[in-house]
Amino acid sequence: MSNSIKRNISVTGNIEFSDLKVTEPSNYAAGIPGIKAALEHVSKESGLFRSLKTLSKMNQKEGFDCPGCAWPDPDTPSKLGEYCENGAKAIAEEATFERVDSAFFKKYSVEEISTWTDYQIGKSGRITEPFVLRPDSVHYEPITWPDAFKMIAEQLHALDSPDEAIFYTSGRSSNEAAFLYGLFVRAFGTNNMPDCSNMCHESSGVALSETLGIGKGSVVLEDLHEAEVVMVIGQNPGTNHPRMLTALQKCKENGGKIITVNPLSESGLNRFKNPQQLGGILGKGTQLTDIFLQVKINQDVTLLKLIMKRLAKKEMDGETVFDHDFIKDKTNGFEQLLDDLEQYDEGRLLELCGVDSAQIDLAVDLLAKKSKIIICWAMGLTQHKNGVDNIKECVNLLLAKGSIGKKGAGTCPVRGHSNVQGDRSVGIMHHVSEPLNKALKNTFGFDPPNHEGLDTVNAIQAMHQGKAKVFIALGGNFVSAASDTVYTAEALEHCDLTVSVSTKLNRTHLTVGKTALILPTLGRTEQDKDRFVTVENSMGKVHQSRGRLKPVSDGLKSEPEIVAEMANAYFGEDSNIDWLGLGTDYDLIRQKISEVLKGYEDYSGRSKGSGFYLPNNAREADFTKLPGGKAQFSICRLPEHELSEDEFLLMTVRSHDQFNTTIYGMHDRYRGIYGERRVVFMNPGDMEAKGLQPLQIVDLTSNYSGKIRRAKNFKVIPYNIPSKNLCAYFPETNVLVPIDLYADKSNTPASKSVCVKIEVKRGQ
Ligand SMILES: Nc1nc2c(c(=O)[nH]1)N[C@H]1C(S)=C(S)[C@@H](COP(=O)(O)OP(=O)(O)OC[C@H]3O[C@@H](n4cnc5c(=O)[nH]c(N)nc54)[C@H](O)[C@@H]3O)O[C@H]1N2
Ligand SMILES: Nc1nc2c(c(=O)[nH]1)N[C@H]1C(S)=C(S)[C@@H](COP(=O)(O)OP(=O)(O)OC[C@H]3O[C@@H](n4cnc5c(=O)[nH]c(N)nc54)[C@H](O)[C@@H]3O)O[C@H]1N2
Ligand SMILES: [Mo]
Repeated sequence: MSNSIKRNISVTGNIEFSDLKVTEPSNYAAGIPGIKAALEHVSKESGLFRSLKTLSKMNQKEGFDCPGCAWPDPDTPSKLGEYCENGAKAIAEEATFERVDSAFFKKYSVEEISTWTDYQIGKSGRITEPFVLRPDSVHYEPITWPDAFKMIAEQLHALDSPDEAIFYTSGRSSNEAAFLYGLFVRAFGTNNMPDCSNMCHESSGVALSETLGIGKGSVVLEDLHEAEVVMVIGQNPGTNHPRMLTALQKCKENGGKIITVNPLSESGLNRFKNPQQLGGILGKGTQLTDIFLQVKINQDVTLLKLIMKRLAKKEMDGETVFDHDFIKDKTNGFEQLLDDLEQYDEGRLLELCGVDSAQIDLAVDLLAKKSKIIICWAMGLTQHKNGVDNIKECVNLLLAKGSIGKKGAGTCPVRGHSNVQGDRSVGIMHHVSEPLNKALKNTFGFDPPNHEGLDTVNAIQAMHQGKAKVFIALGGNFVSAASDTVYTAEALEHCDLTVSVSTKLNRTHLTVGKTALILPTLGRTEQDKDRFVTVENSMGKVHQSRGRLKPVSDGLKSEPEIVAEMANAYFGEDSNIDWLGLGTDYDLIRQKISEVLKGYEDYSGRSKGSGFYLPNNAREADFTKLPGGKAQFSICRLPEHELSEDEFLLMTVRSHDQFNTTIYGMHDRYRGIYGERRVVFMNPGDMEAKGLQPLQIVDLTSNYSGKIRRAKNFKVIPYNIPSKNLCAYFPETNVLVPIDLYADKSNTPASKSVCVKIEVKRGQ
């Protein structure tokens, strides 16, 4: 084997500033600027005609599922097309004309590419054939598919234990690819299956399983239309789930009210000009939020306790606000919750959460009278040290109101990646599931491993310590998505082999093991012979997705094919599973899924049309599997943040022009930021106290266990954000999040509450 060299890789890329323009934040979402931005992206990247043709097939019954977010499609999709501005950008990004081919890698070394920004790396284009980076080289070179699979098989065979390999999954993979991958990994002998969910809704899964007996939400799309009150907490749907605004609009039309809880007044939740209605495009649009509770970062539990205390006070005063029949028949622990609430001083809670008392009263008066209540949430609740408790406190409020398991009411964790929920449902997880293991044994005749695997944080630590040596990723951009970028890059660089199954180039292809492989795959929009795949949306509905565009290259394989060939190369003749057969005929995979998992009967048939719902006990208010057969109230503690005078709490969020680590563009239109991502939003009073001027250049530093981490070069933007709170974009700020700062129980990196200081650059 050739000697291994130390490559000189930058983990942050270029941090120079580009051209920043700042305006007032927008006071509405979508409308004409949304349509304009969508068309600009698609025509620039992939040609207007090709893209419009693609868009018209998106989220239609015979079309493909949007590769963006997991928001569900209505049963009767709009004839105008069921997509949004950011879905259009997702398509443009995948259907781009640019190519990463052998000429590209001959020209650019990994060292050089690593100095580019994430935006530039992503814009290099689609990967056209398999590539290998050999231990003595800084240039990727082509490799044949059979040689690539042989290399993987040899490295896996060379390990002392299957637990020395890590198999990551991002949430774009289809149910078919994910099931096959989970099958291979378990047959190989490990549960080391970290996935993007570990960084995303894991806190929701843990909290909901413990309280309601299912790690998913309980509502369907129509419930949102019928709800009397929708609370949107820690979520920015205008940017990240734009089609949710249509559902909120319907809710308003039916007389519903919306309460928004957020440190920022996000324009998507203010006024919505629906781009699929003429009145929406030209008129003044719909006011969405009725009551805005501007909470300080990570003080949601505090605010919810205050709300419940004031509701309890109304009960004491003789008003009936809680659903006593539901509480008695269906729940455990309500008395303890009330007792616990008593110990908190109202004034203290009010001070901590920072919300205007009169606004809270408006919310309390509304909640007191209504019972069809839905709570929607996303990363603003999950990515904190107490992420699990944040969600349990939401469940407390819903249970007290009897707002679970009835129409127009329930839990709505709004999922991220378009199939992240489906991947979990078909077996991507690091925990042991005994029923799944038993069913796999019955169907496939092997004993799946029955010890816990590693999640994202633990996998990074294992690689860093040399305990894991092979890293395989089915999609995603591990190094940029995970916390502690420098540490995570080192972890990957300690590996013998890193493998990425990818559509586009990203930083994880640069911070690699001694040897690295890139295996290029078909995107969601592309024809996969005459086959279709299936996905599950945020509300537990499974349906098919069929790509329509000609693949960008003949050198691509589908994800199920890649997994099947990897498994076949590893097991050779030694397997009684027909890997290649499964990788060729997805109906066979679906048959196996329906043998192994409940709820997937007649899978291929039922996934056609608008699809089918998976069983959901919370939706039926059936809690028989929980202790005492009841849903559980929880006692949650207040979060603790002792900030010194010069410390701030930073939340790391998405701009309007990105999909996680994929940077579509340099603007954040709704927040009034154009042409630059290295910005930090700050309270004007805090700026004054620190003597900071608008656009002044600063570094952000964090100090955990004595280790100083630094994110260089940010321009300060005065913004309507609570005092002592800051906001900046990820992945640029992931260098600040220490690997061991994560949520209790779910291990989700606490990237929405990072304690940081601001350092003024010398000479400024
Ligand atoms: N276009 C686009 N769509 C996407 C994505 C994308 O990057 N781009 N990503 C997808 C994925 S994987 C996911 S998980 C989702 C993410 O969807 P979101 O969770 O909406 O994404 P974030 O930008 O992280 O926004 C978090 C929101 O929570 C607020 N927030 C932060 N901290 C707190 C807090 O302590 N309390 C409260 N109440 N609010 C807080 C922020 O101000 C912000 O409005 O979107 C999915 N859809
Ligand atoms: N600081 C901070 N960090 C965060 C977050 C945050 O809010 N703040 N959010 C977290 C969340 S919610 C998530 S979900 C993670 C996201 O973590 P990941 O899912 O790992 O990251 P993505 O950026 O979505 O992955 C993008 C890459 O996926 C590949 N890709 C795209 N489409 C396909 C496909 O169809 N098949 C295959 N095989 N590959 C494809 C492309 O190569 C692209 O470069 O990041 C997390 N990290
Ligand atoms: Mo996510």
